[in-house]
Amino acid sequence: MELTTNKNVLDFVQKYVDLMKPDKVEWIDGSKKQLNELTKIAVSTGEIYKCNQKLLPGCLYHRTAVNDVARVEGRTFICSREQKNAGPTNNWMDPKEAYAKLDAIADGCMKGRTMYIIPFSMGKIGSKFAKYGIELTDSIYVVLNMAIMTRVSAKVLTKLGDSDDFVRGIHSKVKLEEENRYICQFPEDNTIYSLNSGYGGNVLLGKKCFALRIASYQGWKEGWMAEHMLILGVQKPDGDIKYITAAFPSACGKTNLAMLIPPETYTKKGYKVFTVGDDIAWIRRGKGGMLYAVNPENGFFGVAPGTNVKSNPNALATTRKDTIFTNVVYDPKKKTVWWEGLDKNPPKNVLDWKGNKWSGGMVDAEGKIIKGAHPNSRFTAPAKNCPCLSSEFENPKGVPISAIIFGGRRAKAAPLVYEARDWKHGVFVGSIMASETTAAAAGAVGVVRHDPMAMLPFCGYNMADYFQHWLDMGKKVKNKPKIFNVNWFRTDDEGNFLWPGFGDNMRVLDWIIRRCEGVVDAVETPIGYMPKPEDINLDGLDMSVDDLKQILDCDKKVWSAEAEDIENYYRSKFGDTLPKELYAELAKLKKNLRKRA
Ligand code: OXD
Ligand code: MN
Repeated sequence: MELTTNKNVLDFVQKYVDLMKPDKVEWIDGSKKQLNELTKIAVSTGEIYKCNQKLLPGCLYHRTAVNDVARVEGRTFICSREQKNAGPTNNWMDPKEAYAKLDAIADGCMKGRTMYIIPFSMGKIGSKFAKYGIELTDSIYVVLNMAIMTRVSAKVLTKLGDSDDFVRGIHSKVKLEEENRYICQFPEDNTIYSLNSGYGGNVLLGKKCFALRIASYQGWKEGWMAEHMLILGVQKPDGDIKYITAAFPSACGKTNLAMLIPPETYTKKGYKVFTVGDDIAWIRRGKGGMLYAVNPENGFFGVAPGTNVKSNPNALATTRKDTIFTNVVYDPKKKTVWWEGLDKNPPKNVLDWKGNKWSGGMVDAEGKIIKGAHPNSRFTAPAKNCPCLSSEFENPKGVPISAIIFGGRRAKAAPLVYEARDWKHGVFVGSIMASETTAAAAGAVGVVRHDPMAMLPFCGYNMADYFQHWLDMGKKVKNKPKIFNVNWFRTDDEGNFLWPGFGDNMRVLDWIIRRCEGVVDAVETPIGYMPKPEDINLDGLDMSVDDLKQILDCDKKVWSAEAEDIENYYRSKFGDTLPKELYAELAKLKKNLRKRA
């Protein structure tokens, strides 16, 4: 039954029913009953497996096609009317050409299938931050994931009324053909096409496609920001909570930082960390001249490998019920799941992420361990399961931000932490972010690439305009957050990590908060303010101040080379379109490095 009389919605649905020609159409109202019925169907066709309902109540397991395990940046396009609006960092396709190509692929693609119509909200329904979408899909897996990751409800349609203000998401698995896989965003039309994929980041259209690519464009036009950032709150012993957002590229530990458990030296004193979001922040100006952030999602789509009781007990606890596991190891007898790094007891005689027989410790012809779970295997878990979920998670006004952190995965160069001198310098620091690539996107892993503000794959418009938007937002905000850069991933010459990371990152957050409060000094260096080593609390850690000094450094030779690289990047990618303020910041960096040589 149709859930609305909104003509814009009905016309949109009809257009794609005519094109994709499904046998059946089903409106999704988000009710438990409906989702249970769909689960039954997906179990009966083998699309989904039910996990052991005693050990993992409400949990499901799914495997994607083996050629479809990550985001595909090479096949992701921003189809703005003019190429210059997609900018130099995005793939662009002319919208007319794109619609023709995509419609030809989609023609008749749902014959013999059901089209599911999913009304969803990013952000709390009815709040100022909320934006609505409708995703059409032929995948029950997508319906069930969307019902965790977003607010799927008939209420979305009620709130929408007769309005045309919704994002149109068109997804079909088609035939899962790699050569015809397209993830296309049309920012000026509020439209997304995703064809020939079944991998979360490509097909849960509320996430990367809408909440980042389309929303970043909307934010630029409407005066707010959509960022690839976690949001966390640190409660101090006096009860005051400071909120921090942090942008790291995919699979660089955003979920771990968002759900951090502080070391004993902090918990003893009464410090607590609360999670507001682990991947996306929508940020607007609000009361007291501050910036406020909400997490527009309703769940976590986290990387499974490496998640365990030590590294992230909160994430693990979050996945113990009502969770969908994708591309991890599955034990068909016990109906349980496993992944590398979960524990030291890999199961035997089970199925790996490809569905092949697998036992822990298995090696290939060259004696190399064969992994059971794909490195980008995932869990989709409801936010409300998270033991440390912030009580402000549903606050329609968001949380006030004291600090913004940028960070990447850098074996060398970037120190543990430094602070930008001011907002403009902070925008520069974000713009020069670089990080080693991970398994979250198809392609080589471990290659350092420029990834400004961790938004390289997600900015829905010209990155030079995006930098200008950041600079402009700073001009409008009286009580701006302070901006920092962190790097948990420095290694010694043997490749060993020099910083313990995980819960111990609290020690860095502590310094950041004290800087925001103006109660601790810093050392001025050519790249920004750095902590005095004695101001980082090392209590309970097997690390000396001298060890710490190694990662609180600013090696002028290394940074001079870095400055050259930034200059090349700026000039070759952006040329004259880059905001002048950023060239001025680069000139300042170079001067500082010369002055202090
Ligand atoms: C994610 C990603 O899934 O960034 O969050 O790839
Ligand atoms: Mn992400």
